[in-house]
Amino acid sequence: MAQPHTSRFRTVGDGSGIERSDNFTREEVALALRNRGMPLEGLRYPITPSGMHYLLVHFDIPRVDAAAYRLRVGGLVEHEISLSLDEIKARPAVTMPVTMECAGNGRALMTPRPISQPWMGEAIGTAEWTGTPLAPLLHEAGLRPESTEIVFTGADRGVQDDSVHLYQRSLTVAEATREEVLLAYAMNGQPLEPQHGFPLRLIVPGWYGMTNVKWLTSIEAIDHEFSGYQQAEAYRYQTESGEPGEPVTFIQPRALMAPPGIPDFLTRTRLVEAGRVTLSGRAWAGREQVTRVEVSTDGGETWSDAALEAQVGEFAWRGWSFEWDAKPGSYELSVRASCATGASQPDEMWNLQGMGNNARQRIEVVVEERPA
Ligand SMILES: Nc1nc2c(c(=O)[nH]1)N[C@H]1C(S)=C(S)[C@@H](COP(=O)(O)O)O[C@H]1N2
Ligand SMILES: [Mo]
Repeated sequence: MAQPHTSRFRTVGDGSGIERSDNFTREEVALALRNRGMPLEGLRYPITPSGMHYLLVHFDIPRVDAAAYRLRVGGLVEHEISLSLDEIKARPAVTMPVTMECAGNGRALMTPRPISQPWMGEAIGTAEWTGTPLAPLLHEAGLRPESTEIVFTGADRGVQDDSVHLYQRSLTVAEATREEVLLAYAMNGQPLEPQHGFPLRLIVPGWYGMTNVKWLTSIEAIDHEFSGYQQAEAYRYQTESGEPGEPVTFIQPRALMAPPGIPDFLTRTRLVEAGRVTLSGRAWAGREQVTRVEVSTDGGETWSDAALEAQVGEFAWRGWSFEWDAKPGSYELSVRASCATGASQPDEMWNLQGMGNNARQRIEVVVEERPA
């Protein structure tokens, strides 16, 4: 008879009965195959290589013909504007590192788990975006005094909760005309890849990912609260289905650690050699500055301050590091960030769609003496 499998790690699918406590649905797995996360070792790079940046596409990736492409600026404006891609690229250009995070990051770790793209914390990345500032274009179009919001429309269409719609989001005029808001056509010095919004996307630094409308085709000034699905139904902080909830807006503070040592293939538990170990990662807080990062090596019982590097940009993450004297044993490492407003990261949190979930990261580590 086969001996029970023993391991220094928690086991999964070892022949004694596959552990199925999470019961991910086929639909969640299919979404996860389309939408990648940033492998957390990507935290080692100040600017995320494009192929490692997370990706979230609600519907299909539209194929847009660059030669025929026009961006329309209309609605409550004095003069409608229509621009080709070359005309947009001929306008003043800005390049800016921006940390982008999906509002649903971490939702798959919650109990109960909202059924959607099953992020566990890796819906993050920092790219250098190149584009032209939006505000001067809106001023050229001449916003009429009654305009209160700007609606951004993507070329992608689909169905969510039985609502058939183009992907659309709005911003107030005050938010849309902030100087850091860009119409971006390049990511890390290259034209946008199809999945990241080719040929043009909106970049709104500090806001959660859904704000950064990809495959942008139209910008429209309106005089009322925009009620499109992705604004009024999705991206709300709700605890009960049906309640309107508060809109999801800015990125909340979060720190992540690049997992130390080496991973177990299946469980991703880390194997670390005893001795001095430098733990490191990055932390961000949307529009706010991260002022403190703390590390715990005992499952959140006690916390110590990490050393902070400079921010990569005004709207980009900063590196942190912590020297750990690792002794043999099993550990749960954790890290948390706080920002200038005093906001920090909770141990656990829950809301209906798993929005803005910045519960602290936990990493299982086994420390062993270096083999003789
Ligand atoms: N047109 C359009 N824009 C979109 C989306 C989309 O599905 N369609 N997804 C949004 C969401 S939810 C996120 S988190 C970011 C992801 O951007 P990325 O895939 O370039 O990382 O794009 C946003 N912009
Ligand atoms: Mo997202």
